[in-house]
Amino acid sequence: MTKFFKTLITASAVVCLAGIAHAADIKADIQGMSFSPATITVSVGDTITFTNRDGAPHTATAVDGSFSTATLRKGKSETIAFDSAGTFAFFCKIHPGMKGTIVVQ
Ligand SMILES: [Cu+2]
Repeated sequence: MTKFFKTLITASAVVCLAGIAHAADIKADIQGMSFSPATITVSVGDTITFTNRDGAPHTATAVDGSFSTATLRKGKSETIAFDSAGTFAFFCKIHPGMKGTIVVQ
């Protein structure tokens, strides 16, 4: 193994330990007048990209107001970042019967 690759691997490990390289983007669909999946578990620093697959417009909005997508029309997406741990109930502002839960670990 060359010194260059050893240095590269060491640098990557340091970045991983610092948690910088671990942020994931989780895909969530809004389809059939419901969130899929309805319960989404992520890690602190991850993002969730909500995509509306329905003809009806939807939002993904925290009950506590801590986040919300814009009104998403069919085929539109929005990405939300989760920077603090907790359990967040969310719903669609247009169809309040549509509910979900995001668990940030
Ligand atoms: Cu809706």
